[in-house]
Amino acid sequence: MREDVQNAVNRVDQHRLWQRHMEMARIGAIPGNGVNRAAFSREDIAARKLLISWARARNFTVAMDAIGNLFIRRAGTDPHAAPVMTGSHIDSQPRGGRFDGIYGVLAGLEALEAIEQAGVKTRHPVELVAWSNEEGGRFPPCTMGSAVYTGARALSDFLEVKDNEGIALKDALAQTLAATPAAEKRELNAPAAAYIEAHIEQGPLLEQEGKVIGVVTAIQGLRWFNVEVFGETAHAGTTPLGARKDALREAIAVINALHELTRDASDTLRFTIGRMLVAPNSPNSVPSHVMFSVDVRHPDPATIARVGEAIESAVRNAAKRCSVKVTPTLHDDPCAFDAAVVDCVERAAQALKLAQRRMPSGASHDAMYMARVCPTGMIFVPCEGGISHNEAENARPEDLAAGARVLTAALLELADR
Ligand code: HGY
Ligand code: MN
Ligand code: MN
Repeated sequence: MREDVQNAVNRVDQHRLWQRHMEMARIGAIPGNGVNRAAFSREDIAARKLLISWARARNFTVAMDAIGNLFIRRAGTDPHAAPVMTGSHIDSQPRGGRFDGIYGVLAGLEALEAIEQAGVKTRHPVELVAWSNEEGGRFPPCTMGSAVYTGARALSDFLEVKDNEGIALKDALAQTLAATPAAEKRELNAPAAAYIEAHIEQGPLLEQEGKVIGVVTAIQGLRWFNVEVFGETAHAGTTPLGARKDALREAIAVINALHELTRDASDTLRFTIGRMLVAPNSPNSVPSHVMFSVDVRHPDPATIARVGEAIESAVRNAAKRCSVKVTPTLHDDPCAFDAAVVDCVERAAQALKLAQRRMPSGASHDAMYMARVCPTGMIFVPCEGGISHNEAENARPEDLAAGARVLTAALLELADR
């Protein structure tokens, strides 16, 4: 490893990295060591301000685009060179953990600081991005900020999306943009030379195999839908069952049909109904409207296409008395990462003598979209028992630091090309 790269890698500070995770975990803290930091919430804004304060302390420049993606840049020697980027997300699931997303943001900041402290000059700027609304828990779909940044989706597609309290994304976004300390304006679709995202694995493989680094090769495909069932509300005491258009009863039949459609003896296909709204949501009124989410995933392009295309007809065939509406909200084919970036990550892990393995990602990440616009890769580190999207999510300080060292070395290699 080049001496200046080794010098930067040696500057990665495990204690500083861990302390910053603990400080971030106090923002939106919930019982059981978890966090609830919904996109464009008060907690999201507080975490953004804290991140910016650390960036400003190093004189890194701060920029933000129209959907609130936050960019923290360390200048390169060539002002015209597109940035080599790293990043992940600040927002969390409602019962999220202290590492999902925020690890990639803090590992990226750690890499920038280590490079700065080592005084390494790079041709390309090195830039950290905190993507807006990666989780999609409050405002579906997920990976929204990177989808808009890369031009895969238009911001206007999402402005009217409402959360469970009926707040529109455009209003929550406006508050977040207004509350974020003066940041330079960044255009959407700005060029990127390369992107590497560090993330906890959110699965058990690395821990089971005693490996520290996952050299991520791909992300499986995913489709999201909103399914609505329209019935008629009526009196629970006086309306015969035979005369009802009970939206919840029909939704249950639809959901059973979808479980049949997605049955997979190999247990490779992932099918989740995680969100359901029932109206009028009263014990003694027959439900007139049900909306529920569908999240289906698979690594094989043909399988995810086949199942994704079959969702709507399965819903329509299962509904007998009520009308239905199926709205696709996310359509991401499986993505394979750039071979040169995957090799670069693997070489960095080998040079640091870290036990590592190549592996695909079951979870989706903003790297899914960045892979469409620039050479992209990811670095995984283990998390305890593979648990994630759960307060019990946990990781070890030494593993987080190891991932940040691999990230530092890989970014420096790419920033000099
Ligand atoms: O849903 C996902 O895969 C990611 O954790 N947002
Ligand atoms: Mn994540
Ligand atoms: Mn997540």
